[in-house]
Amino acid sequence: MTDKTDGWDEWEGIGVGFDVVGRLGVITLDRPKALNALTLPMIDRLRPRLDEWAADDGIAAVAIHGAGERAFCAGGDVIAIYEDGLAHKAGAGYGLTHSFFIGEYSLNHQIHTFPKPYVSLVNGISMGGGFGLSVHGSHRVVTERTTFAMPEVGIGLFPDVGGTWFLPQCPGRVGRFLGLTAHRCDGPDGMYVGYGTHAAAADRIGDVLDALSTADWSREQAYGVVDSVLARFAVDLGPAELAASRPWVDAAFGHDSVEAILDALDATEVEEAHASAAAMRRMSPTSLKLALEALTRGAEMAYRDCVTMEYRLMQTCMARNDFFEGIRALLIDKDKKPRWQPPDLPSVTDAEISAAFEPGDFKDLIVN
Ligand code: QUE
Repeated sequence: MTDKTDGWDEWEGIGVGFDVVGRLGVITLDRPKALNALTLPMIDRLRPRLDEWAADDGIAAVAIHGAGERAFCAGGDVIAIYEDGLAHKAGAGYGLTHSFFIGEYSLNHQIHTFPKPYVSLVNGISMGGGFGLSVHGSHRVVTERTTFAMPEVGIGLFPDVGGTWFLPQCPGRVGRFLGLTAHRCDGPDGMYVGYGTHAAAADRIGDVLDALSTADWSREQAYGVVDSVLARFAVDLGPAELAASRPWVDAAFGHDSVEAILDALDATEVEEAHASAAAMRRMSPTSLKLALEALTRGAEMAYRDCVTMEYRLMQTCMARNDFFEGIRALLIDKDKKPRWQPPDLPSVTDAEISAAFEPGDFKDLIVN
């Protein structure tokens, strides 16, 4: 599978490779030094290729995996968006704060509606944009090396790429917990919350890809073929720690304000609950309130309406300061001390939060 054949020259510098092996279309996210973080050039190559593969009867299924040992995909290329946004405020830039998210959410939607099996081999880090590239497909294979998280509230954003649609479907109040604390799930947790659909051993992932690429697609429906192949590699990753946390997670995150959730976490005797409260207190206060409202609304909404909601919220985030401050503090200066504006929860008004859900001074993103 790692053959550097014709396609290889084309991949270099672009960050994504495409191969057809048997009747399997293989996507390789290939920026290992940047943990395969998703750039707009990668998105712009993925979208036409998925359209082509959807229409091509020679392609039975698609598999996507990450190059390198560490990551499936660490998220969107937020540093590029940050740099372009700063340039834009100075009168230059390419408008990445709009175009990146239009491209990314449209790609997520293409995967959501993809008419064939789409198999993500999530052997390593999958956060934010990596979740968006995988969760919308039919099959997500996790391993003992999987780390899955929705950490956006830590950089002045909110759980997007379909997070407002997916997280409310997690057991109990676990989705709110994941979105508001950026809790890192391991493989068993990933299976428990419904992110993973299948489990395999990390050192068999290459064999899974080989088995898919040599599968006999003629005998039954492609979805059944993929199910049978993945069943051959199935392992029990063990119990999910999150399952044991349900009592305090459900009790605290059942409250309908960020302040009430924090009070409930503080009031428990559970050490992990206190750690979660401490984590939330490091997040952008505006992001926490936007995220809770978005997850509450998203629970009642169709997927395509969640996309429009997320795009509106993201444009609000791009117009505010917390995203730029979060990237500066976590990924540029690495002082890990973001100065959020406003700095505390009481200063974030309900009016500001409601306004972020309304149409803005930009074209809505509508997907079908
Ligand atoms: C929250 C995020 C992201 C993050 C950190 C957060 C994110 C993302 C990256 C990231 C990591 C490594 C890279 C890179 C980006 O970090 O989305 O380019 O090399 O992509 O707290 O949402």
